[in-house]
Amino acid sequence: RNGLMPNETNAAANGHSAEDIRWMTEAIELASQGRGKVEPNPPVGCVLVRDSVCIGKGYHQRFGGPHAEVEALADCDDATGATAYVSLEPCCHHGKTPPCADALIRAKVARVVVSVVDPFAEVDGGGIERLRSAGIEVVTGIAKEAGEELLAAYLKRIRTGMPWVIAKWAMSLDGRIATQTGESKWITGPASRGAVHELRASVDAIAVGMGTVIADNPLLTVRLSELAKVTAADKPNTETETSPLVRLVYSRSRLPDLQSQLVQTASQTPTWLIAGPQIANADLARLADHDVETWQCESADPIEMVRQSLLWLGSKDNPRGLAMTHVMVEGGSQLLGSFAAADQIDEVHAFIAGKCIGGRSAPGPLGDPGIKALSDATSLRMSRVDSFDNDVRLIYRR
Ligand code: AOF
Ligand code: ZN
Repeated sequence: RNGLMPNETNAAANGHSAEDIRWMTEAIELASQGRGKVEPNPPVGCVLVRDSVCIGKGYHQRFGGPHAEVEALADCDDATGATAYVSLEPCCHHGKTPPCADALIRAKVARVVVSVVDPFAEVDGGGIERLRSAGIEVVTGIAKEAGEELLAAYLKRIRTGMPWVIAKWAMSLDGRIATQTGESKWITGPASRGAVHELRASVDAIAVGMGTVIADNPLLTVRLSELAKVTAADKPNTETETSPLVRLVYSRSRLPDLQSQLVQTASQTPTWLIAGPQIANADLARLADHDVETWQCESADPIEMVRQSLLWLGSKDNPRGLAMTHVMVEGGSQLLGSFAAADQIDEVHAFIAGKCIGGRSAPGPLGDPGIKALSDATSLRMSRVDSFDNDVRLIYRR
């Protein structure tokens, strides 16, 4: 495995001191330990420093728990005169916990260094303002690129109301997801499929279209036997009590068979149907009797269905009662194509196998009409490259 690609932070060029960048980088690394446990809250880290020595550190560990600043202050005896490095602007609102800006003021820190300003309406610069009016020096934008990278999903949800969308596909070396006869099992090897289960364990929901339900009769769960194929160090933390993975089925006309694996296991694993407007209420009721949650979209337009369903998933109005932060689209090409056409693919995990398939009618990953001019192509940035036996996985992000 090759690990992360280096992310350039042109720190010195911005006039930021190397020391500020170093401590902020540590705060961001701490923050990342909360990933997968704090959502829909942002992962945040805090490091307290005096005379170039770390005197306390902490991070937001779980949804509803203390914020990073409070954890860091609890980790140190006396923060008087210290600099607090916080990866996100300290809050100034009374949420599940009291405002962190007040806690920092009470602790008499002299300086607060922030990476990303919090766009959350109840904060949105207010935390910085409160610190400044208490006479504390505040610097923002330190290691901003790395800070925003970690907060990308949170930032998207706060700004648009929609969860971050990861599109996952497996394809041949020549870019086909199936042969011309539709055969697709299996293009990539078992180690790659283990990595997919690892990814499933880290998102709120996985989405498939009806074509895939009919063709594959998939179960779409996280299977520990598959996870075991992933090296121990890369395993997600499955010990914390995060919400269970939700399976989403997008359906414009055809419905899943009551005997399908998805419907048969809906009482154990949450299964939600995103239905088009033409589907009859009686059919939805029949699925609801089998514990499938159903939500009907007012529009039959695939792009509108993507947008409206994402707004619903990203709100508290969904059956979980908690906004979703990460949704993974697993296929097929028609659903992936609709997400691409709606410009709602934020991250791609492309698994590529050492096989060539060929054939003009063998499909690629995106089944939308596509673009005509290259200048209209969505550009994503390379984030990571891994290899799994004879396959590679490319991760590109918006
Ligand atoms: C901070 N430090 O570590 C985090 C912050 O529901 P609550 O009370 O947990 O508040 C959630 C909001 O608080 C969230 O939307 C974001 O604005 C902020 N998160 N703020 O000062 C932290 N996690
Ligand atoms: Zn806070």
